[in-house]
Amino acid sequence: MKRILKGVATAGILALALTGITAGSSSAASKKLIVVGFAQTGSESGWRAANTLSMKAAFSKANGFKLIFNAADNKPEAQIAAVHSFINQRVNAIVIAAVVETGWDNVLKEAKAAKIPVFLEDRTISSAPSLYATWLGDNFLKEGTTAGLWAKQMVGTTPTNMVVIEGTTGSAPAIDRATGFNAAIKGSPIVTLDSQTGNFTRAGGKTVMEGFLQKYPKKIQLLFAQNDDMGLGALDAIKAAGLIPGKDIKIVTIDGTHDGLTALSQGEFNYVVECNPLLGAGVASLVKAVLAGKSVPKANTALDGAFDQAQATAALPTRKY
Ligand code: GZL
Repeated sequence: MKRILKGVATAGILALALTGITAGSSSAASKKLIVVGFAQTGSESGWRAANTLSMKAAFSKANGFKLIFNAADNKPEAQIAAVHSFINQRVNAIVIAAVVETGWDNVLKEAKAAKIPVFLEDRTISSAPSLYATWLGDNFLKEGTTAGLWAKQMVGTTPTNMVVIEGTTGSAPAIDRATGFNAAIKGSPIVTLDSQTGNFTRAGGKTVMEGFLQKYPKKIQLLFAQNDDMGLGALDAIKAAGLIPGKDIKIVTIDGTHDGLTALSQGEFNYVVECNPLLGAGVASLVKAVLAGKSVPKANTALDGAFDQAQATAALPTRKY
């Protein structure tokens, strides 16, 4: 996490507190639509699908917006090209869910020169905060810490070999979740045998886990997958190797998607840390506030929980994503 987080607010509270112009306010319909360019990472995971749905629902015509949506297939250069295009189209505001932290300075300076405010949703970037209006997302460092603390207490004093399937290399969640997790397990008998990126996808998780199982036969007792989807992909590899996930290999993941909580409820995962993707309403309120000349916190954090098996089973019937 590249900046000190100020103001802890859920997206919901933010949507109500910031502007008083709630999504769907009647005056919005009679006003000129706010044209917003949204540069999404791609469609790599169940979390991302829920985030995209949330953003499209919030940036609707009924809420006073015209949304120009671009999904960059997790290609940083394609995402930057999309932002250039939004600037050329002279949109009123730009929202970015950045694939990776770096490489943003030039295009953000171009947006600033064009007087188009930029809003970060989901992932943070390493550019100076003066180059964007605000960020709304989840605390990845805390998610990693929560997962690591669970792993540390779970192993107790038992020497444990762990493998890690990382998210997209250079992305804020991959960097910060690893930092939080590794700090939390310090002093524990957990040994990290290997750590590789699965790019936040199920296919990536399966391929990486297959490699780990070949390289470390019968030596792996714990898997930390930095999102549910890579953990779900790893399940296929673990079962194909004749092992029982959740028993032979304990699994901790991050996101809290429906499929992740289902695997936890069925005992195939052992612990899941939540990362709330329903950020659309909060981001839409921030856009309206800034365009209305109001000041907003530079960082706005969604609150996340964590689940054991019983909590997952209880949460599933009413889960929104
Ligand atoms: C986290 C988000 C990550 C999720 C993945 O906020 O950026 O990207 O953990 C998603 O599932 O692909």
